[in-house]
Amino acid sequence: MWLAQPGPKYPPTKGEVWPKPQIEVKEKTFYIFNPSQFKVKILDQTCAILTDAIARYSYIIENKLGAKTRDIEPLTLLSLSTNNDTYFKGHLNELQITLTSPCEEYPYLDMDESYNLTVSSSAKLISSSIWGAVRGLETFAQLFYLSDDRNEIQVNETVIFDFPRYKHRGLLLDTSRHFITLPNILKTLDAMAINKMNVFHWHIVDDQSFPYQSERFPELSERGAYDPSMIYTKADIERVIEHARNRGIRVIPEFDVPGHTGSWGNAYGGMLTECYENGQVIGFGPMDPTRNTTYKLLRDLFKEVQNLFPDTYFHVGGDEVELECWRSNPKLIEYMKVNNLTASDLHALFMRNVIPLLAKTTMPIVWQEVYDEGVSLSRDTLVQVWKYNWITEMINVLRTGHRVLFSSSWYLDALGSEWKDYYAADPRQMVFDVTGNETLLADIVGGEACMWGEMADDRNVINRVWPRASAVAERLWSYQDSMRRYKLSRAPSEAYHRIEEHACRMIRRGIDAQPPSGPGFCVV
Ligand code: CP6
Repeated sequence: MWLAQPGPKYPPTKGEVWPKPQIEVKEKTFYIFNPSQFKVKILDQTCAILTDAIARYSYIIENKLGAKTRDIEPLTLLSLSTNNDTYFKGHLNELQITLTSPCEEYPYLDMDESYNLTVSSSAKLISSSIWGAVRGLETFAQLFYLSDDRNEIQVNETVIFDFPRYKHRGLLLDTSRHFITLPNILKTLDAMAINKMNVFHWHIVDDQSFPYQSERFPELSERGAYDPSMIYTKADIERVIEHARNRGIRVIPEFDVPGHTGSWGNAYGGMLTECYENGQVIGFGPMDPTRNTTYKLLRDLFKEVQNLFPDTYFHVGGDEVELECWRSNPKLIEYMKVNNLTASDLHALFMRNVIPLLAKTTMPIVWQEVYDEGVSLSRDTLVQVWKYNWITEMINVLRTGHRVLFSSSWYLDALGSEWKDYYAADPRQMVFDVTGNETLLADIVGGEACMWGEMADDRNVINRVWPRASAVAERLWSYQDSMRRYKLSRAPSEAYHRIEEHACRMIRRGIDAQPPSGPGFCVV
């Protein structure tokens, strides 16, 4: 049965923050914002990241809150039903920003993202780190909304204490299966900042294409990119890193080895293993783990990449290695026989050789297979869990003293998955429900929503990712919500309302998000 709903009244919420702050007390009383009467004051430390962020958010508050037209027919019924005058507290005069420590240059895993925000006629944002100040400015901008007659910008009297629950809140973007242009990568970073996500995991190359332009090995992209125009130059990558840094977002490169390396073979065919069937070569498989020149190339390439990307983490992949190919190759069959190794030992051996090629100060991230193969990993290594049986896998990884990144439930390319499915998955909750062990949980440092590129190109990538990745963003930022407290199996209706408003907010800021849950509309 379809029940008629009461007539349109949008947005369903006004000035509700996504992801939800840890502690938020919001009054019905509100202030009116008038750009000509408003000033931002920096009271303590400052730097370019802060002044740039102030400029961005001032522009957003003044211009990105929706249609603001004075000749629109006033919504008389709505304005009659609430007596706004009762709650009107005057004008918002200023925002005072107190940053109590000097700015840091580049965001990192253990950075402080906490902030306190009080909105009154003289609003106050206090943080002891630049990253917290940037998060607080995003929250501040989200509190503003248009009055019912759309003639005024209002903001409620509010007190917020906020900080993230998980410290690694990532988005994986695959730029190999389809090339994604720079404007869309920068837009993705803008959307991540709106959602307080802090890691851009750049799955930059894979089997199908090699768009990373190397200075040391230019043939890799000359022969491995889809097209000479479909590459990322050093300058492109520097722009991505700078755009991300200004928003408190880390950029972690992934060079997935030894599998998923087909495109490397266009320039360096000898690196790859010839796969055999019935005594015939039928194609190329993973990198050949027995060739010294392969490790030399990787050492030099990784060195260049580590110089370009300032993050202390580097993803070396290690997933989905086609062991069957190694088992079919006569030279490797002989090698395994002589050294008494299995194909899975070869995988472990390859990773054992590759991980030390990274600088001592660089920490590896690996897909779960590398842990599963029994490669001994340092305490600093992050193990990214992405397959089925993820609860058991997480528990094993944690019990052996390693740290976890969770992705299994957050595949954005999984057909039919909706934001509420992503929203329901909480890795710490899952591990706690099975083990009852609270001390393990801290080593689940976060997770990543994954946008694999087979079915996402420059046309659809933004709306494939948003607003569904927003569900992951809130799960990773916000503490236990009413869904958990009341043991609900689905997101509470307040989240449905907030994500509607949030999707409209992203659209107004230039992110073409898809409708989160069904019929509705945004006033843009
Ligand atoms: N590419 C790479 C992929 C996937 C992985 N690695 C993948 C596998 C299964 C699914 C989705 C994505 N496309 N390099 C696994 C981490 Cl369902």
